[in-house]
Amino acid sequence: MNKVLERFSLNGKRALVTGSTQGIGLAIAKGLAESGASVILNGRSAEKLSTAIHQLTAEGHSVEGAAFDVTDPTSVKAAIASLNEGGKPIDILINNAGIHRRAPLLEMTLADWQAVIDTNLTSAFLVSQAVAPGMIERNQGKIVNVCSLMSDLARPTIANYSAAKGGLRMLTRSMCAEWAKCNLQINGLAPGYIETEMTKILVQDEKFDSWIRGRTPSGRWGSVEDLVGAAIFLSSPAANYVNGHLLVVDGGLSVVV
Ligand code: GCO
Repeated sequence: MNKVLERFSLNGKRALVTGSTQGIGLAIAKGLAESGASVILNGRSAEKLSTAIHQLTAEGHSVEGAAFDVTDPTSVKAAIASLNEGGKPIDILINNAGIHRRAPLLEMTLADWQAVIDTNLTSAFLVSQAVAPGMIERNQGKIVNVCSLMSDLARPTIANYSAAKGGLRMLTRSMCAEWAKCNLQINGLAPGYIETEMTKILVQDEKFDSWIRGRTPSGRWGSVEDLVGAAIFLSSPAANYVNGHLLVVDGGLSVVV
């Protein structure tokens, strides 16, 4: 393999992608598989997981599934222990699981606040805390936390989401502070406005759609495909000296007024 390709090769690595039965998570999982990784998909729905596994397997990739709830400490510990005991240690962890529960702050229920914090932030703490010991023991590992444009910017009705993604940015830096010395590289990937199930309601809102297209220098919504290269880079040897970084993939939205 030539030197350039080697830098971005994930051959011989095993990657766990949380929340990867659809959308950004599935696209990243597919990209990591195309770069040579064995991929473990995750989701709570066994049916969606099975469909996603069949899709990637049909494309010739090494894929399996781990159905566990990333917000449940017992479920997370059991799932990661089972992978380790099964001789399937995780080399690359993509903390992607995320939900949205939009509401004005004054109307936001505690349940909607807690669900978003649990899924979008606490899950990364739980899964990383379960996976990191093995990486530390092997003195190598990659963790990519899927943050967001909203790790730094806010807009009305998404306080829970922005708080979680802002926290995830600082959790990324904290992981770097504690684990970089063990040759773990922990970085954030920050999507901008990407067309997914989660943003469908915004894409279909003519006013919002037009605002995004005007507000984004690239003049368009992102696609899940736009995120794959950045995820591969952060998961690869090419990023062995990148740590605690937040790689923004937003078409330029966050740097212009
Ligand atoms: C919203 C959007 C954003 C995007 C994304 C941007 O309601 O403003 O859903 O939260 O999903 O997170 O990075």
